[in-house]
Amino acid sequence: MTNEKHSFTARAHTNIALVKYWGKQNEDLIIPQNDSLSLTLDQFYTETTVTFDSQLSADVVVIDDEVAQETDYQRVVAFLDIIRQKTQAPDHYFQVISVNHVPTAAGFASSASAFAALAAAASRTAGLKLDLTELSRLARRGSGSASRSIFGGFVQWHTGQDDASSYAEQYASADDWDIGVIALTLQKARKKISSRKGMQLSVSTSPFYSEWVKLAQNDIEVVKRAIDRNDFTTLGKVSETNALRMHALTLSADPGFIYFTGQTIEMLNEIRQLRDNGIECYATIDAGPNVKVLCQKENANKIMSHFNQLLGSENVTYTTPGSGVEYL
Ligand code: 2P0
Repeated sequence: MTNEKHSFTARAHTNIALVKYWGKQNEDLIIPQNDSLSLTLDQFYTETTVTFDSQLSADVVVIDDEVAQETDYQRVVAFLDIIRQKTQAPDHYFQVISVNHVPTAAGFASSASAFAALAAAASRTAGLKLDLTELSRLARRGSGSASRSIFGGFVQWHTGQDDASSYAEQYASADDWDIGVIALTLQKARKKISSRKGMQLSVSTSPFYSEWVKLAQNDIEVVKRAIDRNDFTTLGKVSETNALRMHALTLSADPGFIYFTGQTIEMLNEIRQLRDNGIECYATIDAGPNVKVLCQKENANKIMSHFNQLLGSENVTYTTPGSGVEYL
């Protein structure tokens, strides 16, 4: 038997949701409860090489130079199983080598860039020729937010009602925007309650959940009009409100849980103080304690030096809008 071996490498960037995804209507297919809208980020990305090797008898997964264990390994294998189903090649195994260029200190989730890069590299290696919509649907099966990392700029993930209709697409390029995101690292440890568990608990027990879905759907429309008008103020205000409402779902769950630390609240107050002093900036916070500051480039240096003094420059990271997935 001849040894067959070939590979593809893809790069995908992380994204930050301005209108958040926080809950699924279908856990298996990862169909969300509401549309979400994000900005893809340039400085943080994942590069993944997937090799098909006919001599392999199991998948091999290496993440950041370490062989993946248990949960991480199972999650990648489950994703490769979806591809094996599509290609009807159940005995094809792959080597996955993934490198995150997401400074752990920045506190950005890497599952979005990780599954977007994996979807792109693995599908090509397996011989699937997917368009960007199909790639977004595939990435979604790995991690919901990964569906958005297929595209650059401002990206909307459409809820849909089944596998075919739940995908992301670019809403607008961010080329005309002088927008940036400053990541404030307050804590580096992995969170105790994963996004996946936190969402489930919020959907099933928060009495405010149905209201959230309605409000988030409305936020989508308001943010899209703000993008159309290049209106940073509306974009920032709605993003901050949306993030706080998402966290209200954790506080109101049963049992309630909190991703914030005391320092998270302090940073929210700092951002309000900066605004009161005429330096426009807004907060958004994902499923963890770390705060991201939305700002315009003209104010970025002032805001950075303010937080450098409070947190140390090693805990303050700046990024600009990024592009969609690409093959290297
Ligand atoms: C988002 N987050 O829209 C929201 C805001 C965190 C807070 O998407 O279960 O890792 O793999 O679909 O995508 C993080 O959740 O969850 C997330 P799964 P994912 O960015």
